[in-house]
Order: sequence, then structure tokens, then C-alpha cells
Amino acid sequence: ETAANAASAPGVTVNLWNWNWKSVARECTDVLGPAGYGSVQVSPPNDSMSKGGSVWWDIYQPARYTLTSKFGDEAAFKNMVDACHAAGVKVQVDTVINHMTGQGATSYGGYGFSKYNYPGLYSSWDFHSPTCGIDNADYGNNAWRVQNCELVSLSDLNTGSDYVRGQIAAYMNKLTDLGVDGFRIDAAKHISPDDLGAIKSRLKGSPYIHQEVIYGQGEAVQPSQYTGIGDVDEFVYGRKLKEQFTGQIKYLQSFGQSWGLSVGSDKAMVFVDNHDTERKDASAGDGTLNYKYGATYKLANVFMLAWPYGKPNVYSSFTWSNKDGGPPSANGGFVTDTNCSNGQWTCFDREMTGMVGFYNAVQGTSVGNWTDNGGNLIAFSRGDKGWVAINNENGSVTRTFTTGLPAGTYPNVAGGGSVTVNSGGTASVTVPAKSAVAIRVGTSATPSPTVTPTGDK
Ligand code: LM2
Ligand code: CA
Repeated sequence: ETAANAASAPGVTVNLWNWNWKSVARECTDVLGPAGYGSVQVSPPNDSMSKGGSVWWDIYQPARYTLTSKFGDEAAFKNMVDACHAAGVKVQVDTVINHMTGQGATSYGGYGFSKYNYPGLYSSWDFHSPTCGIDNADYGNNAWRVQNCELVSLSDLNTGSDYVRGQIAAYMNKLTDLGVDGFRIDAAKHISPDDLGAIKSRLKGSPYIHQEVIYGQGEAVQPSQYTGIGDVDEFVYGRKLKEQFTGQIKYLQSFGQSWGLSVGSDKAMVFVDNHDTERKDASAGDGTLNYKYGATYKLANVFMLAWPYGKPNVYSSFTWSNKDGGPPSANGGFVTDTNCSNGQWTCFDREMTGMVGFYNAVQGTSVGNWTDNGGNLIAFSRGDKGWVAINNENGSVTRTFTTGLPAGTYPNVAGGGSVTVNSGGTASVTVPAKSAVAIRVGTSATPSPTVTPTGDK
């Protein structure tokens, strides 16, 4: 990282996917800032095609760059950015710049458009033409078609054009002016690195950039082609964690780029799941764990925040049974406030707050004291700053572990209870089934309450 870039280093990112701006603001103040999350990633804030609340994916069909989305208007967006900054949390925006709509005629902001015609913004000549559709076979052998033809019939912007680059950069610079610190580039695989580099060169400041370039073995477009522009969303990471956490996690001792990850640790944004992968069939090779895996999902996230690889991105969104179904909404699809107690939202960010503190405390250390039980229990330390045990077994495990931490009593930041480390750095710990114990410096355990016998009644 250059000195200029260091200012926008994201820390632990949390993807509050499909949360409205008011709810993101409140979460920054009440939860994310106090927990030490470095940044929040929010959904596309621009005006989009509207399916009236029936689906989530209308937000991936931009109608124009005005900030009138189903998540709130520009004033609400600005309030959110300010609230997050006041809480010490940076803001990353999901930007959809490869394409416009493939269908629809009305937007959340009440703007009229048709495919290839967005009054005041783009007309038919701003799109790649003659038009073509990306075929599955193209991914294997034709980078040009992957980047110049239409992805699922979405009108493909001619990102080689000076005018189009100017409009996209103006949109992103407007976000920067509103205080935004970084961008996820949606469908980056479908924009040539040359075009994306040219757009980046027009951006103000030095925003943090991570690009959605989904790795596929032997494909014509590879994530490594984009690392000169910024970080890449590392899709192999979540696929591998799913394999291990539904198998034997002892193998994770050697987890790293040699496992076939598509980019190096310093270029990777990593995640257990995102909105696309959580919806893949459980049997799909490119699917991941998701919130429906319960304790196993949580353990994989504990591992992500404890193991030094890439920049972690925790995912927190709404619960679903229908893969297309939209988030809780009212009045024609406007997303309603996140409610963490009605079962409609996962609020998973709240389950990881202790591990965010762990991540922050162990930066700059390496893994030591690895141990496993030959199966589904692993433990390791991070220098003399933190130690974690992850028990993916169906039964509890009790052992004496070498933690590497100074003697003391530490609260378990991955769950409840506390651990007492003796002067030799060892501790006898019982790790319950499907749970984790994580301790770190900089915390102090509340002394165990003195148990007062109540006597017989
Ligand atoms: C992405 N990354 O590259 C997003 O992460 C992903 O969620 C988006 O697809 C995709 N690229 C385009 O931004 C989603 C969704 C698609 C949906 C599109 C556009 O997974 O199913 O496509 O958004 O809304 C839908 C229909 C599809 C139709 C298309 C265009 O499902 O059948 O294609 O709209 O009308 C004819
Ligand atoms: Ca394209």
C-alpha cells in the first residue's frame, strides 16, 4: 500500500447488504463503530429499475445515477455517511457500472427510461453494438465477448467511450464528494482492465477499490488481470472454507494461496459468503456456507477473522427462503428499517463484534502454536496477542493448550465465559461442540461472580 492508499485501508469490512440508509446509520453508531469495524459496504445507492419489492435484484439494473434508491434518498445517504464517519467507520459503495437495465420502465425515483435509452444520461450509441449476449462457452475462450457482450441481457455500457467513462467517473466522484471512502466494482470481470483503469484514473482521491472478478478455472478473464487497479473479491476463499467446515478443518493449517486462491493475500478481499454465493444450491461447487448453516457458518467467520489472509468482509443481510425474494419493504418496494428481532434479518454483524476486536488486536502478528485433534478441532495463536480454538466437532473437547498469551484471565470474545492462562502461557479449556473460544490482549474478564450458596429451601 502506498502512503496515500493507507488512509483508505478498510480494516474489517461488513457488508450490510440491502439495509436502508437509516438503518446503516444507526448500526454504525450503535454497533459497528463501538466494535471496531473499519468500514461498511452498502448496496447500490443509485436509482434503479423497480420491481416493486418483489425481488432483490432490481438494484443491479441502474436507471440513472441520481441517489433515489429503494434504500433512501440523497439526504438519507449523506446522513448515513456522516453518522458512520462520526463512529469511525468508513463507507464503501457497491457501484454498478458495467451495464444499465435489461428490462423495466420505471424506477424507484419515478424516472422513465427504456433499455438503451436513459434520458439525460445515455442513448443507444453509448452501449456496445452490435449487441450480443454472453454465452457460457465465452467464459472459457473469449474475453472480448465476456467484456463486450451483454451479461444476462443487461444493456452493456461502451466503457471504451470517453463520454461513458466521464459519466461513470462523475457518478463515483459525486459519491466521493459525499464522503464515500471506497467502492466494490460490480461485474468487474465484464469490464476490460484497460477500461476500468481509465475510469479509475479519473477518480478523485484514492478510494479503496475491490473488484468483483469471479474466479473460474481456465477462464479467459482472470482475477490476476485486475490487481493493478485494486483488490479483487476472492471467490475461491469461501468455496474452500465451505469444503473444510463441512469436512475436516484440521487441513486449514496450510490454508493460503497455495490452495488455489486466485490472488495473493495483499490483493484479496475475502468473505465466507456474499449475496450471490449464499443463494447457490448447497450442492454447487461454487456455492458457499450461509446463515442457514448456523453454528458452522459462525465458526467459518471466526476463522476468517482469526487467520491472516486477505481483508475480511463479514456479510449481514435479510433472511430468505425464495432466492429471488426481496428484503422487507413497503410502499412499492422501499426497504423498511432493519429489525434484528423479528427473524427477517440475520444481523450477523452483531455476532462477530468480539472477533472484530480480536482481528484489530492481532494485526502484525503471525500464526503460532498450531494444534489440532486430527479432526475437527483446531487452535492457534497470533503472536502473543491472541489465541483461538475452533471446535467443529459434534462434541466438546477439553485440552491443555499453549496460548502464547501472558498469564491472566481473559473473556472469550467469540462466545461466553473466560479462560485463565497460567504463567507458562498454557490454559486448560473446554471448547463446547460447534463453538469457538477466542481470547486476546487488551480485554479484561469480569471476575467470575462469587457463588453464594442459597442453601436448602
Ligand atoms: C453481479 N455481479 O457481477 C451481481 O453480484 C449479481 O447479483 C447481478 O445479478 C449481476 N452481476 C448483474 O449486476 C443479479 C441477479 C440476476 C438479475 C441481475 C439484474 O443475480 O438474476 O437478472 O441482477 O437484475 C435479472 C433476471 C434475468 C434477466 C435480467 C435482465 O434474473 O433473468 O435476464 O434481470 O432483465 C434476462
Ligand atoms: Ca461490459
